[in-house]
Amino acid sequence: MDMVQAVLSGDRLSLARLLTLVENDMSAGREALDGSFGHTGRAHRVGVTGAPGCGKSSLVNQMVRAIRHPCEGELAQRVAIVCVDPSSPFSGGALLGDRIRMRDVAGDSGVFIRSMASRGALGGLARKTAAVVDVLDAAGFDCIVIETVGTGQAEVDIAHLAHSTLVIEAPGMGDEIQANKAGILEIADILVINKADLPAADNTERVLKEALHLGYVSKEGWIPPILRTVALDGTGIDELIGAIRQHRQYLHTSGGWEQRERIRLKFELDVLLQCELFSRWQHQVPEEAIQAVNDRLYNRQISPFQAADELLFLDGVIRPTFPPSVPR
Ligand SMILES: Nc1nc2c(ncn2[C@@H]2O[C@H](COP(=O)(O)OP(=O)(O)OP(=O)(O)O)[C@@H](O)[C@H]2O)c(=O)[nH]1
Ligand SMILES: [Mg+2]
Repeated sequence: MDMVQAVLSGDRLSLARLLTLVENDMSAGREALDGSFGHTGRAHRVGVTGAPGCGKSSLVNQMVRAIRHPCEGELAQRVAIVCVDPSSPFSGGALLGDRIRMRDVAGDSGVFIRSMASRGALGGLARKTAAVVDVLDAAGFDCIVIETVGTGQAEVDIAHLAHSTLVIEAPGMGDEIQANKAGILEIADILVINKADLPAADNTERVLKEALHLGYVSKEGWIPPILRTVALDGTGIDELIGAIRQHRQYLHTSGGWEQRERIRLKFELDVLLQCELFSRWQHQVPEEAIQAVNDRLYNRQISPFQAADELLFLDGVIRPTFPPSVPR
């Protein structure tokens, strides 16, 4: 049985191997991705983002536990967790810390945990995460949770990969600043105040409500609920799972699902094209030529626009897309 077949039939070892090939940009991984892409599009992709230490992993552990042990009459879904840490150089399998925090679900055959690390540019991480999630989707996981540390652009990029994005806040971590952080409220479909056992949670809720009421309305007309959780004991987790299901349902009835799928796939393609075009161009232009242009830029003989213009001409293929800054 080839690798794609093994992955589609649920073989975990083949899945882990394929993910490593995909992460390392091996051609076998690429081929397997090509061969399995037709099987993607079913999974509910849930993004979880928030500041370091706000309790994302603890919360995901509780969420997954609840999904795996649903109320009577509901089916237990298969869940994959992708932990994306832009600051960590380690990758493959699960990080030790996440293994510990997610120990409740780590031994469950319906759960698959994968950690991804930066290794290279941020664009590269978004591209690889997209590919890893696609493989997990093809492998038949009903729900794929993507956990990212909220450190800026990374979580906005990762939010593009999700249908539903949870933004996690914890009390007392500079509430005002967090709530105003550029982009964070715009990407939130559900706002979660974790560590609601701490007394400062009331203040966090007040700040978030104020920020939300300052004119935020989602594109599809969904108003993000603000939920309280305590990941330590599972308080509020059922309500959170309920809100995630509701958002999924909402996307299906409002047409938002198709819209997000289109945006997501276009984003995936754009990132890929950016990486691919840059790398092709780089391979065609001699290193010395790049160095020479950089020197002239450094000496203020040319502007950055002129430098880019010159460099784009050097490969003899790509034409500049912007007018040169000095008329020829
Ligand atoms: N009091 C309290 N502590 C919590 C709660 N949830 C998590 N913690 C603690 O907060 C710390 C960080 O939790 P993690 O789950 O590792 O947080 P994280 O956001 O995944 O952290 P990074 O991945 O490092 O960004 C741990 O010591 C948890 O035990 C909560 O609801 N209440
Ligand atoms: Mg974590």
